[in-house]
Amino acid sequence: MVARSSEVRPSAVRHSASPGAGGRRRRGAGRLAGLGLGGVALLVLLTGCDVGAAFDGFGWPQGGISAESRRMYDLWIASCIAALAVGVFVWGLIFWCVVRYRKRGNALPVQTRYNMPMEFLYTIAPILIVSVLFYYTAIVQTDVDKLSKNPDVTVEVVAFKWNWQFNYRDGQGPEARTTASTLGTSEVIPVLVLPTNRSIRFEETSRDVIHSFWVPELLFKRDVMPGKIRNVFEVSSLETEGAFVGRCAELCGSYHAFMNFELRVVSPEKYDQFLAAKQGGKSTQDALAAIGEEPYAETTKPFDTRRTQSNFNPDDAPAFPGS
Ligand SMILES: [Cu+2]
Repeated sequence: MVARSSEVRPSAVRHSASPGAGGRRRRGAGRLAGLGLGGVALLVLLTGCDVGAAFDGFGWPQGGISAESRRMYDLWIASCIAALAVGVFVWGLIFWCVVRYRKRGNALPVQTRYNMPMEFLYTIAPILIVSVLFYYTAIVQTDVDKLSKNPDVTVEVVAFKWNWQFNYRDGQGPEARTTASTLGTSEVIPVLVLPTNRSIRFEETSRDVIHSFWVPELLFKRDVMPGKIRNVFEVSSLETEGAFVGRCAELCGSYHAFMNFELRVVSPEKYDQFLAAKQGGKSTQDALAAIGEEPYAETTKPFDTRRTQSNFNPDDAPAFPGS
């Protein structure tokens, strides 16, 4: 479609007068098609290998250990590839236009204002792209937030300034009973022992202020609220055994940064033995040793808060002169 005649005429005249204009236009279109094909080929090549690993996860943490973390990671990688594809296409168009329509004289190039198909395309295309991204984001988010009726394991996460307590429960909700418990202290990092291949529900509550339960390898964190609120989430399965550091991700006071714990993922058999040992009266450290696990946290250690050293008014402060 062509714009107003007064704007179009000079270039139209120039093009029609030039014997090579049609050929140049065809070559330009050919280059554009080549660029598009090259982009598609590059994408196919990239998706053939582990794109996330090749590009360091496009900034997203790698090494997720739950089924949910893999889905979130895949969504991020697919979104980055889509954004890059759009970016490469737009950058290509910009460079092509810069070269193809560089100034060669005083004649105006072809004016494309009021080109309805073009305007329709660049209105509809972004809406389509955002809709597709929204669709997949909603699917993954719903999946990650999904709660099952009867999870295999329920653990109550109790946060307080500045440590954690983990209660193994015999059911869901505040009415369920605690069958075993692990309490963190200033000297011992609390170790939360959980099994692979079982669905796990985390029920969070705080005794004082807002904290946030965060294990980086779950690629997930959720605020721990005080009062009657129980923040609940689930992982359908943990897929990797090992020790993973956990942190508080909500600024909760002076020693917030010291509020670490450890998630220890073991086989279901070892988990059952651990729980039986705890219910038999063993300490968390003894129960861990009984199943052949390192009794103390391996990924973090208790911090020296230097609480008295940094106190401006220590008990043994010298008296004011003359007092
Ligand atoms: Cu905290």
